[in-house]
Amino acid sequence: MTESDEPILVTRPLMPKLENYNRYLEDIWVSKWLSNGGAKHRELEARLKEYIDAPNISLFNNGTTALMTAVQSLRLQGEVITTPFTFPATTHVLAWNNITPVFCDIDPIRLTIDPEKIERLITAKTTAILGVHVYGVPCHVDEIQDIADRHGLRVIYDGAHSFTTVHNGRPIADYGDITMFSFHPTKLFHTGEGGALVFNDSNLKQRIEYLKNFGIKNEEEVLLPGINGKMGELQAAMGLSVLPLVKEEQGLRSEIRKIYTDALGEVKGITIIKVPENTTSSEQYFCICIDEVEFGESRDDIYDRLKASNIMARKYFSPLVSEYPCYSSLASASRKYLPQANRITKNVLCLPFYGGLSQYDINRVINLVLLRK
Ligand code: T4K
Repeated sequence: MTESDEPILVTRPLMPKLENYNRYLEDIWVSKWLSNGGAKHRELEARLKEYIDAPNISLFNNGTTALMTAVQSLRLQGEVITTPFTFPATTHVLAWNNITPVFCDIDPIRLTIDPEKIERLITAKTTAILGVHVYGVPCHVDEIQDIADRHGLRVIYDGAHSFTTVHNGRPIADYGDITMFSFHPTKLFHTGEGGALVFNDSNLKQRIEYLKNFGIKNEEEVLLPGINGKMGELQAAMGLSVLPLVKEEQGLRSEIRKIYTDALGEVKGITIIKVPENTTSSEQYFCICIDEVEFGESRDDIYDRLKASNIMARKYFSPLVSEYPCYSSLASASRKYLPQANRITKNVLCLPFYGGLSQYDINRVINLVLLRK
């Protein structure tokens, strides 16, 4: 437990033992099969299906392509109601599908789309609701499904952060029509780059498989304007090597969550983004919200102090997507309609959070957060 000169980052990828990864690589070398639904891809798909109890799963080369394909697979068009408090990919996927994003404000506790504000945004052009399980915290899935059922809308979840989240006894991907997971290195479980779609309707499987492989049915027939969304064998091998490490990593992260919570939970002006009741967290991020008046300092003051000590906390998600120049002229992007999102985005801070973080470094983070000017 000594101080190191290395920066402390918001997250670090789970790295399998090199010899374990190499074992998979040796098979791949012998087979000379590197992509297009190879043996490692098939094995990972089967293992993940079991691991998260998924009725149907399709692997992808990243979460963004997976989400683009989800939108295509449901033939969405017109307008989709979504959250501005997210990573750019969520909204860009709609734009790439020629769909107008309609921004809805967020619940200030969960930081996910506020179901009470969705219905007023529905028009004749609305085809779906796209929610984000922010930091792995589930959206208000039952309320959202009720709204969707009443108005004949589809529900897609960007579950980039929520691999393994369980809510009310059900795996998170059981909710909605399709859920996307990201397997980027910054995610709890990763494949180097990668992602997946999980869905209940098995009729979607064939269409999704065509869409992610250029629409090719066979050598003679191309059925759909598909894309290249395939996960390669090297990525799948990484996933097979990382998956056995996930449980232990989650355990370590929940211990760190507890240490942070004990130290910061009662501090005036700091609100911890909590895992809701009846939910098992993916343990993707640990985030706090700073009330500048009550705490006596802003989020940016804390961020800067940590940075000056080589500790790289991150402002996920700031700025809001609705503030990007490509979306800010939309009527729904107006700040007057998104008061909670515009407040939260200025206050939120994700602290370093990964199993390899030492007690010494955790204490440094805590002390620096609390060390007011
Ligand atoms: N939807 C949501 C809600 C998302 O959060 C994301 C991705 C997506 C969709 C899209 O899924 P993918 O298409 O990416 O599968 C990072 C990730 O690149 C991004 O995947 C992730 N969300 C986002 C929340 O975080 P940046 O711009 O913050 O990345 P970067 O390079 O600054 O890395 C973050 C930290 O991780 C750094 O402190 C360094 C550390 N790191 C990063 C990489 C790549 C490592 O230690 N090793 C690494 O290999 O976006």
